[in-house]
Amino acid sequence: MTIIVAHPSHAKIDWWIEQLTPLLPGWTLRSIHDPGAPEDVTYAVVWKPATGTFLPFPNLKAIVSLGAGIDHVLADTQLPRQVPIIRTVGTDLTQRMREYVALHVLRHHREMPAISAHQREKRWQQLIVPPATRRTVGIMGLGNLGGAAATTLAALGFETLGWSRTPRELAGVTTYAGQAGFDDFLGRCEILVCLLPLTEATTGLLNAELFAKLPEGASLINAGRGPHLVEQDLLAALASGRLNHATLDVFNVEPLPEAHPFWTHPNVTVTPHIASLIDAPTGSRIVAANIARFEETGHVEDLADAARGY
Ligand code: NDP
Ligand code: OXD
Repeated sequence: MTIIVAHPSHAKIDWWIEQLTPLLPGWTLRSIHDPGAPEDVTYAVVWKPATGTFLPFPNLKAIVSLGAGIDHVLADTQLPRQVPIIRTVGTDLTQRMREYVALHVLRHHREMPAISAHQREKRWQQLIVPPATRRTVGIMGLGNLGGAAATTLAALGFETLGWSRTPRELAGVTTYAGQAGFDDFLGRCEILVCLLPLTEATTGLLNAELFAKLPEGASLINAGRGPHLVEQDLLAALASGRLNHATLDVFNVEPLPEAHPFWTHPNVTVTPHIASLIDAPTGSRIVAANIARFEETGHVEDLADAARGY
């Protein structure tokens, strides 16, 4: 009855072991760097596991992703594909993402980047923007996070659109699905929010071709994953005025390297992958409850579909 914890940071491994141990009586929590007898290991709790992490453990019942995304687990080319993957999600994560999306959509909508620039120039310029009811915002991805963000924006009065892989219905949100609805959706999005999972189909989706389909001067918010975005295409779209501003929370390389042009670009807002970081005590309670439930019933609500990629 051993649970191993794998994380790029040794300090984080110790921390998770300390948090989870009292919540999982009867279990032994160990570091991936000192796993004990491999055949005793039945669960792995992981963030960005190294390639081959799971190979030594023949009796793994489930892998727990310390996050909503499972792309960091699927990136392991030696992953035992038959082992179920449990996502860590919950109302805490959803609430934080609602706040992040509302904050940045309102900021774009009310032209705060321009108003802040005016303040630096001591310039009194009254920009008049339309009310939210005449501003159209589109959310790519209508899952746990995208769905919650969309209904929050609709409640604020925005004309809210959503796009997903399969058809979804959400109160107050006009929804589109799949390739068939994509261009119509994009053509209306003055502010586009990406909350997609990273899969083969969504990698590089935020590119020049997509930007060309948005209304001139649209803004982008990417809180999905860095590789959704083709960075050079964004820089070109900002330079030409095709896009007005981008708020980016996730990047190809994290932490964002010091020399990266996004840090100092006047039309880019950088946040350090904090759109929705689950708080530690809540996260450990969710992980522990999911392991206990899976052990008892062989099922949990937050099972990912590895074949689908999310
Ligand atoms: P879910 O799995 O609940 O939802 C994913 C949504 O994306 C679904 O609506 C799905 O469609 C849609 N989707 C998937 N593939 C496609 C596609 N090819 N075309 C159109 N739509 C697609 O995920 P969550 O909402 O929980 O999380 C989304 C992502 O947010 C995570 O994978 C992670 O990358 C990111 N994230 C970022 C955080 C941050 O702090 N920046 C924090 C947490 C997560 P359908 O409904 O048809 O299945
Ligand atoms: C997640 C994340 O996937 O924090 O939960 O990005």
